[in-house]
Amino acid sequence: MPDNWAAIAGKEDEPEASLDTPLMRDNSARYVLENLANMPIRIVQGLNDSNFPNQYQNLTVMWWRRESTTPGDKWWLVEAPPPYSPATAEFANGGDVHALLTSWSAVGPYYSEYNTSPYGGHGFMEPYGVTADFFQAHARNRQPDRVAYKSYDDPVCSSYWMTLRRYPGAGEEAALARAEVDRSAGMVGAHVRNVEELTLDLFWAGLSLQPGKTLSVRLDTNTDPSAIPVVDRLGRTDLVLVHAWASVPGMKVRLDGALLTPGVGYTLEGSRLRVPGITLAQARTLTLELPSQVQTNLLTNPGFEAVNPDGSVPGWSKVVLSGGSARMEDHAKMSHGGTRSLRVKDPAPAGAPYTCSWRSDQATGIQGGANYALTGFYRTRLFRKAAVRVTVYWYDASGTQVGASSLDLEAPSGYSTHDWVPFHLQARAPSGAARAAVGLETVGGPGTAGGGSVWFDDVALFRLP
Ligand SMILES: [Ca+2]
Repeated sequence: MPDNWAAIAGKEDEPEASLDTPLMRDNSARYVLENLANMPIRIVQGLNDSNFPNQYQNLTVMWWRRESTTPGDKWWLVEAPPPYSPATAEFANGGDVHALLTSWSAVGPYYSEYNTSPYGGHGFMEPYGVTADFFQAHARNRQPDRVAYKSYDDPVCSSYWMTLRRYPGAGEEAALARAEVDRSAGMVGAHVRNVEELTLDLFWAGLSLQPGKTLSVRLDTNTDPSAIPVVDRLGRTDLVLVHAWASVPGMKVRLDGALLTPGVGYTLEGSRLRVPGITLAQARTLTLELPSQVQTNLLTNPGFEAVNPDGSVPGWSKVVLSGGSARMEDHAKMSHGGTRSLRVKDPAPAGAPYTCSWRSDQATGIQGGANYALTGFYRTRLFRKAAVRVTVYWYDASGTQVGASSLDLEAPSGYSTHDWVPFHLQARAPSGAARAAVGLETVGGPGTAGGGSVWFDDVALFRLP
């Protein structure tokens, strides 16, 4: 503890603290300022604050001390002895954080404001309305152009459309990744150090699969700027790209111009295209040449961006089977693409196994015996005691159901909370099928009320060649 406190207070790391260093760094703003990308920061500082002095004034370091007394031991919070106290906060104070973020704003999505008061002490010093106005003016953009994330010990972490898996052999070095998208050029630049696997959700990043276009990802190890230098101990990464790849059959994948063989140079797992072991001694470029024809999405309003004046969603309706209820809404505060998604909240039974769902209108032109793919994205928050499922319902020309194909995305669990992940269901239409509808569903057992929320977005149903 003394070693860690000394480090947090601004001293050099002690060798004895090495085992705890990654954890301490992961929890200290001093080391992970990169993670404030796309996060507006407002720093207010009373200059008369003796608890947390500004800038380079001395601070008093306190720690717990055990004293034997009769009849038992007692712990007291006391001032630490020299050299731990007094100490000087040399880095993670408001003025320096602001200066660093401001210097990064030229090359990254960083923004902060720094306000001091010569009269304020250890307490909030400005009218709440001023703070509210600041955040009102910086509403979150759910599809940012540039993302960044750094971690010293989380195995997997993510920022918006980028997910990184940290290289365990990095030891005390951080995993750091940055990415930026140029939508008009169809290009992502990605920069990694100590990242074993980098996943980019290209759909979420705003890149669409347009016929005849080329998408590209440029990879290198230039992760600047950094609060603390990061040494790359890996020299390579696995790249995973997320999109509705099944809708672009015949796509050509090249690495630095060399054509990659499907199943060898890269693999397709549903909505995930994986290129393993890309060495990064120099910059690499992966290109995806899309075919001149892409498979048509058979669903209307598949991103749920259109809403009727009465609040209903064109092309979609609320369906509750076998009793039960749920709060189902189109949701303007959450989205994978665009600004809206569909949500199922707190599904509850009425005695029998139940399904609370959004159901698409019946798409026509389905051919029995042909193969189809259903793709899309879902996220959860504190979702529990019900399953998440997607289903394609098959109908004949008269509208009679002739089959159903389901994929369970999640079994009922304690609490499920995660950001957008893709789903991919492949199914053969039964003979006689002429229409199909898609169900975005929560499924619960008898007498068991579910809780929490599931959101769905960017759903596509298309025929496979
Ligand atoms: Ca949407």
